[in-house]
Parts: sequence; C-alpha cells; structure tokens
Amino acid sequence: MLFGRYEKNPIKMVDKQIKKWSYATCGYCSVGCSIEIGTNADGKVVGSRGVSGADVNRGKLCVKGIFEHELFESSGRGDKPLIRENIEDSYKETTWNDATAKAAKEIRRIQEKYGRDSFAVISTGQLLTEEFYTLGKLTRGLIGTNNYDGNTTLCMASAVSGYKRSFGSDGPPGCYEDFEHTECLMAWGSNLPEQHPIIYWRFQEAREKRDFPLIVIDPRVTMLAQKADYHLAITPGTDLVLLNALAFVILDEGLDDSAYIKANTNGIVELRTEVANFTPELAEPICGIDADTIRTVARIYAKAGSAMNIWTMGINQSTHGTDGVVGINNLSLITGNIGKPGGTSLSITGQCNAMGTREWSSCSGLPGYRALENEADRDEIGKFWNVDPEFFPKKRGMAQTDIFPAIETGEIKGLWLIATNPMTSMANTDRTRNMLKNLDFLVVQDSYADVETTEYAHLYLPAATWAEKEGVFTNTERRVNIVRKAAEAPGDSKSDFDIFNLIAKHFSNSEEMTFPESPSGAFEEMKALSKGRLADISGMDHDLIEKQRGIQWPYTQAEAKSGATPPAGGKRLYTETASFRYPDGKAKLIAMPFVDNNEVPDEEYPFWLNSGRLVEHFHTRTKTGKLGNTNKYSPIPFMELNPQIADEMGLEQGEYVRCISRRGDAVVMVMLTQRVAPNMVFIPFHYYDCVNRLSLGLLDPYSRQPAYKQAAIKIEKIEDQEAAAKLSMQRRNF
Ligand SMILES: Nc1nc2c(c(=O)[nH]1)N[C@H]1C(S)=C(S)[C@@H](COP(=O)(O)OP(=O)(O)OC[C@H]3O[C@@H](n4cnc5c(=O)[nH]c(N)nc54)[C@H](O)[C@@H]3O)O[C@H]1N2
Ligand SMILES: Nc1nc2c(c(=O)[nH]1)N[C@H]1C(S)=C(S)[C@@H](COP(=O)(O)OP(=O)(O)OC[C@H]3O[C@@H](n4cnc5c(=O)[nH]c(N)nc54)[C@H](O)[C@@H]3O)O[C@H]1N2
Ligand code: SF4
Ligand SMILES: [Mo]
Repeated sequence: MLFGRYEKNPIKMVDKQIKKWSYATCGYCSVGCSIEIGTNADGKVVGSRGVSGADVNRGKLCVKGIFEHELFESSGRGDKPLIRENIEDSYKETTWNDATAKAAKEIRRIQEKYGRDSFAVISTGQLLTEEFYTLGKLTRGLIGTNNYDGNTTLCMASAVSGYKRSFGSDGPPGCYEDFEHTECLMAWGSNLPEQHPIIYWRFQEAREKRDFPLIVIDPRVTMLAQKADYHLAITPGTDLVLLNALAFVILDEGLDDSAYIKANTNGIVELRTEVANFTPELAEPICGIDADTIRTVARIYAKAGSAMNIWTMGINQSTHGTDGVVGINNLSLITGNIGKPGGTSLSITGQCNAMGTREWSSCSGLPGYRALENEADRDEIGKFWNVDPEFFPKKRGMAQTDIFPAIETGEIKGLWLIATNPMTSMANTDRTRNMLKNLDFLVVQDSYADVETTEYAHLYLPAATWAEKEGVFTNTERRVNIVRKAAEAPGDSKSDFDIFNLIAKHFSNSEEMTFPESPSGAFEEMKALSKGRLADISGMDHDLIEKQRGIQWPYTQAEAKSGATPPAGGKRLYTETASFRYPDGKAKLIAMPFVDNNEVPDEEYPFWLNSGRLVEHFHTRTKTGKLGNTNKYSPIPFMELNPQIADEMGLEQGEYVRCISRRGDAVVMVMLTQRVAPNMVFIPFHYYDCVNRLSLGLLDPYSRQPAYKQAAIKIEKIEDQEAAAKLSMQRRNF
C-alpha cells in the first residue's frame, strides 16, 4: 500500500523576479533572526528570506519574519508631521522645522514653569541602538529631565533588576548554543514555540539529538508545556515559593555544588536559613504542585551535569518579578550553573532591541551600563559629551509605571512617547486614557498615524521603521546585528535618528555638544565608551557585523586586532572564578520571604485572568494587524475558556461574552480549550480596548514592572450577540 501521491507534484514557488537582497535583522522579537529583504527590478520590496549562514536562525524565519516585508505597504502610516493646539481640534500638517521647534519650545515652557522633571520621555525596545544612544544624549545632556524611561519597564525590568541584585550587573550570561550542551532545561513562564519560535527550534533540534529533560512552569498548557517531561501548572504569582522550595530540597539533600558556592558567592548561610521555611509540603497548597513532584524536579535539575534556567513574562510580570529572577539565579548559583556550556540563567528577552536600550539608551542611567548614582560614571560621560556632570541627576528618576500616575497628581505636565502604545499596552486602559487627556502637551513619535495614542496628542511625528533606516539591534544572547536600509519611508517621515538630531538643534546649549550626523558616527561614540566595560563592542563595526551575521559582546578592539574570529570572548559571561560584577567578584545569594499580595479570585470575581501573546501577532498589532498574512489567524479578540466551565455556564464556542473586573469590562469571543484550567481564562493582549481594560497591574517593588498576568474577573452572558460582535471588533478595520 502506497501512501501519499503516486506522482510527485511539488509546490512551485512564484518567481518574484528579485534583483537585490539586502541584509537586516528581524524587527519583531529578540531572537534576532538574520533576514534578507528582496527588491525587484522596479525597486519594489517583494519578499523576505532567512539567512542560511547566520548562526542564530540558520536560514529559518517564523510566520512574522516571513511576511515582514509586507509592512512597507501597510495602511495607516504617517507621512507628515501633524500639529494642533487642543486635542479637540483636528490635526493640521506642518513642516519638520516647525514641528521640532514646537516640541523643543513646549518642553522648555513646561520645564520653566513646573521644573525640569515635569516633562517626561518614554521610549521603547524597538529603535536601533544608535537611535537609543542619541535619544539618551539628547535627554540626559540637553533636555535634562530625570523622568525618562521606556516600555521595557513593562517587559524586561524585573530581569534587569534581578541580574543586578544577583550578579552586580545586568547582562544575560548565556547563549543559544547552551541548548546544544545542556542536560536539563527548566522554563519559567515562557512559551518559546509561540513567542520565540526560532529559539524553540534551536532547543528542539538539540533535544531530538539528546533527549534531555524539559520542565515547564506555567499555569497554562502552552505549546511548550505540551512537550515537557514535567509540566508544573503553578498557581499564578507563586513562583517564588516554588523556587525557595526547590532550593530547600537541593540544599537539604546536599545536591548543591559547595565548591562553586564557596568560590563564587556570598550569602549561603542566610539563604539556607530562609529556604528552611519552604518545605515542599508548605509549597504544595500555595503553588498547587504536589510535594513529591517538587522533590523529583529538584533532583533532576540539581543532578544534571549542566542545567539551564530560562524565563520570560510569567516571571517578570509579577509583584515578585525581581524576586523570581533572583530565585532563579539562586538555583543556578547553588548548582554551579553559570558561565559554563549548558549551565546558565538566561532571561529570554522581549522586543527586537530591548537589549540595546538597556545597554545604550541611558534610560535608567548613563550609556554602557553606567549608573547615575556613580560619580566617576557621571564625570566620564560629562567629559565625553561636553556636558557639566552637575547637570546629570544623581539618581534614577521615575519608571514608566510611576510617570503615568504622576500625570494624575500633576507632577508630570508634558510627555513624549516614542515607539510605544500605552493605550493598548498599559494596565487599566480607562485610567491611562484619562492621564493622557490631562497632559498640557503630548508628542507622539510613531511609524503609524492611526495608533491609539495620537487621539490624545498635540503633535505627531511620523517615523521610519525597521529596514527603512540603518543601525544595530542586540538580541537575547548579546549578539549585535545590523539592519540595512531596504526601503524608503513613506512621504516626509524621517528616521528616529534624524528626528532626535533635529530636536537637539533647537536647544540653545546644543552648540557645546556634537551629535553625529550618521548612525555609524553614533556607533563610533558607543564603541569608544564601551572600551574595557562589560558590554565592550570596541572591536565591532557595521560592516564586520554584517559579514559575521552578528557578533556577541564583549568583542574588544584587542581581539579584533589580533584577528580573533568573533565571538572571541563573547559567548558566555562569568566564565572565570569570582568574575561577577560586585567589587569582590562574588555573586549574591539572596534570601527572600514570600508575601502574597495579588488580587486573587473570590466569590464575586471567580476566574484568574491570565494574558499574553500569540505567535502570529506582535504586541498592539500596529504592524501585524495590518498584514492579511498574520492578521487572518486571529482578527477577533478572544478568550481561552475551559469547556467544563463553559458547559456549566451554558456558553458555546464562538459566542461573545462580557468579562468584568474591578477596573472595567471587555467583550471577547469564547474559544474552548483545555489549555486553561476551569478557574482561569487567557486573553491575548494584542487588541485595543480589551484585556488591559480589565488588568490591575500591581507593581514589583524593585523593577516597577506590572503584574499583568494576575487579576480576577467574572464572565457574563450577552443577549445581543450582533451588537457584541460589533463592539468587540470596533478596532478590527483600521
Ligand atoms: N509572536 C510574538 N512573539 C513575541 C511577542 C509578541 O507580541 N508576539 N512579544 C515579544 C515580547 S516584547 C516579549 S516580552 C516576549 C514574551 O514572551 P512570553 O513571556 O513567552 O509570552 P507571554 O505569552 O506573555 O507569557 C508567557 C507565559 O507566562 C505564563 N504565566 C502567566 N502567569 C504566570 C505565573 O504566575 N507563573 C509562571 N511561571 N508563568 C505564568 C502564561 O500562561 C504564558 O504562557 O515575547 C516576544 N515575542
Ligand atoms: N495585559 C498585558 N499587557 C502587556 C503585556 C502582557 O503580557 N499582558 N506585555 C507587556 C510587554 S512585555 C510589552 S513589551 C509591552 C509592549 O507595548 P508597546 O510598546 O506599547 O507595544 P507596541 O505595539 O510594540 O508599540 C510599539 C509602537 O512603536 C511603533 N513603532 C514601530 N517601529 C517604530 C520605529 O522604528 N519608530 C517609531 N517611532 N515607532 C515605531 C509601533 O507602530 C507601535 O505603535 O506591552 C505590555 N503589555
Ligand atoms: S523568531 Fe523573532 S526574530 Fe525570528 S523571524 Fe520570528 S519574530 Fe523575527
Ligand atoms: Mo515585552
């Protein structure tokens, strides 16, 4: 018996007559795939393909990357600066000179009237690194507000704070190659197959060759959980208890690496004392995981020759986000799993350049992982930029999640939003809307004019996006990779780099500072400032980066001169004994008690509200919502609901329902699936006026990151299904 076709009839690829391929790095997620953009003889961009010689993706792309070139023709792009006096007026087109002069004038007016810090700047993880560097120089050196932050506070802030607390510095110590060496992988609140598909493929390929154990900690049966040997469906917000219990078992049973602990860490005594309170029996009812499973998992992990921890938003987006990261680092440290092949504590990053902003934007400090709190750092940057170091604040200002409430209290009067869409991405949409309406002056700098925030802005600056400009991104494994310009930006829109330079010219003291005119000029400044630092990029340049398909930092000038092929020293951090970034070179083991402070389901609001992402969409859908090839999979806001509970409530697949929290309501379609437990729903956050109308977003005390994934809701049936469908899809047709 023959299966399949008798005669082969292979699919024929359409010949798109591509004449030129131009090199780029994908502009969606932080995997950092190398991608080529194809242009035909008419100069039109018609295709994308993965780059086979690139170590990251080895020719592959996910569904978003494959259709990324379609962006250049997507609807809703801005092509002229737009201005208006009041947000009730309609916008009028204006020139770049008038638009940037207005921005500078309003910034100064507000600062003179209400104080330097009354004007806030909020950026993103999606600009090119040279743009981040330039924005930092402008904000720290000329504007001088300390309330300068980015959407990375919604995303990677807990990982940053956790790394700093454990290791003395930010910087993920591992790399993707670790999958090829590891003997055990624990994944915390991370759905790799959907959110980082190419990292998942690297992991899966390694596991097919050597079947090592996979342990997934996620309240939902994600695609990754389906592949796991052990899926721990943890009660939301209780990871810290599980982490402490795992540490307890490892220390109690003597499975720790005492030689490593002695040579590389401080704090073991305090840790041992604290985790003694967290027996698996104590953790069982809190986490919803039985004590035997906790013991088994601890043994598998600790006995593996090398073991990796990875995590994403299930850990970071929690009131214990930073403690969770530190708890993960504790496990890696007590088992000696840092800086060795297959042994690491690797935070899987979010946006394409969330790493670049951490390294170079000066958002929470000064460039190159320098701190405002450090006098020598302030002096060094002051000298380099020709700015009086006394002009710099001496400690970090507000985070994004503190800037917004400060609009409510009147402390912040003006705001500049760059490449971020808080109307959809911040918790509690109604409150966010009122805050934006309350501003004296709001500038929105975005590639799309139809982004939700422009409804509340006084000035809109149209920006080029992704491969309409040139510069670098850093990915999850510290790889700096380049984007070359492949297409013209629409109309009069300009690159963010050029916009920052134009605004800088309107500040009276700008003659004393020089701003490089090209991204490669800015890269040269970054290189000079990186010498001898953790994130040393002094051996790199744009052409070498393209040639190597990305280079991991550190890559020093000395290594480049010696002809060392990258990555010379950059695969892993902390490979030497006592090479952590605290003065004595030792990492900190930190003891952490658990305080349950979440909103939890009760009689009135009986369901856990969980939220996150889908493979086909990126964030607030300003991009993927416009492309038929990605939007078609999930054009309608929906909610995953367990069939058992749907049965009890008389709800059917495809029916619209109203979800209600203490903050607001949202109308979504019911999608029945066993992925969620009967007491939980999952709603993707990609849709406007949807899950973030419900979310609470309590903050982590260290990172100020919101706990998006823990809130309580109730569900109501809707009689008028037609009206509900209209309401839920109001933002579908842009
Ligand atoms: N397709 C696609 N890919 C993306 C993005 C995108 O928008 N679309 N965005 C990028 C960005 S910026 C980011 S930050 C990453 C995010 O990547 P991920 O963090 O992997 O994605 P999420 O879906 O937000 O959340 C992951 C998981 O956390 C689980 N979770 C919820 N609560 C808890 C908890 O209390 N404990 C634990 N252990 N887990 C919990 C959820 O059930 C969910 O499955 O993805 C990046 N990649
Ligand atoms: N409920 C819930 N909420 C969440 C999350 C969750 O899991 N659950 N996740 C959080 C996380 S991890 C993140 S990272 C945030 C993301 O939240 P946002 O940053 O608000 O989301 P984006 O849609 O990525 O917004 C980026 C904006 O930049 C614009 N843009 C793109 N490229 C460019 C460019 O080159 N220049 C300029 N000037 N503009 C550009 C896009 O059009 C878009 O409007 O959402 C957070 N919100
Ligand atoms: S995995 Fe991430 S970087 Fe790679 S193609 Fe997909 S979205 Fe782009
Ligand atoms: Mo993110």
